[in-house]
Amino acid sequence: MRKGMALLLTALLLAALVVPATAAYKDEYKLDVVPGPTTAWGLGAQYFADIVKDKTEGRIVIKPYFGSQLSAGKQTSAFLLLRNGAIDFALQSTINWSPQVKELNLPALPFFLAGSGKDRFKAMDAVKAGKAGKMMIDAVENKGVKFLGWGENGFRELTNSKKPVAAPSDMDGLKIRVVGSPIYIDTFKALGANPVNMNWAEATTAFQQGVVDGQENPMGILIPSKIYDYHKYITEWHYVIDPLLFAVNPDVWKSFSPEDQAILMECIGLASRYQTALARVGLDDGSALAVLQEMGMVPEIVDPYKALTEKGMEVTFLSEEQMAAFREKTQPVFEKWAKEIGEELVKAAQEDIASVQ
Ligand code: X2X
Repeated sequence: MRKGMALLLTALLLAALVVPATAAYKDEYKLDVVPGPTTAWGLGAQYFADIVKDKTEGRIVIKPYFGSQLSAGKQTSAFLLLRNGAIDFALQSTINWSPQVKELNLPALPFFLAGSGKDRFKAMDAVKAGKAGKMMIDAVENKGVKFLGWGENGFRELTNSKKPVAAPSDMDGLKIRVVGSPIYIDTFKALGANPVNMNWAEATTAFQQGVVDGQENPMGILIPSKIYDYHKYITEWHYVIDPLLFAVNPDVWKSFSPEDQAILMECIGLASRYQTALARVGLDDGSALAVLQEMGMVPEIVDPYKALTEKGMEVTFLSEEQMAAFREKTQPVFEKWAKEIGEELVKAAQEDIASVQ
């Protein structure tokens, strides 16, 4: 009997030694990023990782994996890997998650969020902070991923190697690389182009080899990717925007102490501000540059169009009438996808935008 008690006590003591009171943290948390480390997106991810390590005094070490390494190049499969825990954190795009979360197609509705002139960023901010943003966040969380904060890839501009594009007819037959997301295929078909699905991981080689004639991406991606080496023409049409989402696997999130969760949220606030400013610098009313100056983190290039022109690109800026021609051509896509996304969400976004115009 005594011997039994002693054995039991020893067993209990041993158990107490090997099972700590709180779950142990991982040595490294994997953060999924689609493009390379020098893009606005990549720099934002690295900054987040750096400040988390610093502010948690090394308790939480996040490592960004660039170039969709964590999903073997398949950027539209990454949401499922984050949900099931193969990926811990992500700074990811609404486009890449839209196959799983249909509400995230909202910013891809053609010519929806781009108002005129420089106010288009206000429209985006209003949606992020407003009812529509909340509905998108809820949709992500209902699908099993914890949202932490917004970032931004940016308004997506069209580049190609063939000719200046100023009217839908200029796009006739142009082979355009797009992400594997159905709304993009619909939009480019409606414009008379020939869209081709391709992961970003393979895109540069395709530009180099002339497998496609063009593509669409924001400045924060285009300049670091040296798009000017492959494409001579760029059209500033702001036809869609791509907000980014900082997110985490819910079980990983729960494993952190409340103190560390608070530090992580503080870091998200800083990283979101920095990353969004990097994506917008030189494209907005000057607010982005002011943020970067205040943070002491001004990048080398603060005037993207000047930089592209210096590299030999020819920029086509569209007038209101020219924009209207593109808008008209894509109206059926807007109507089809508004139903798909949910009329209620589209209406909420319209109200959010109206509140700042
Ligand atoms: O693939 C793209 O075009 C990119 C890098 O912008 C996204 O991941 C949405």
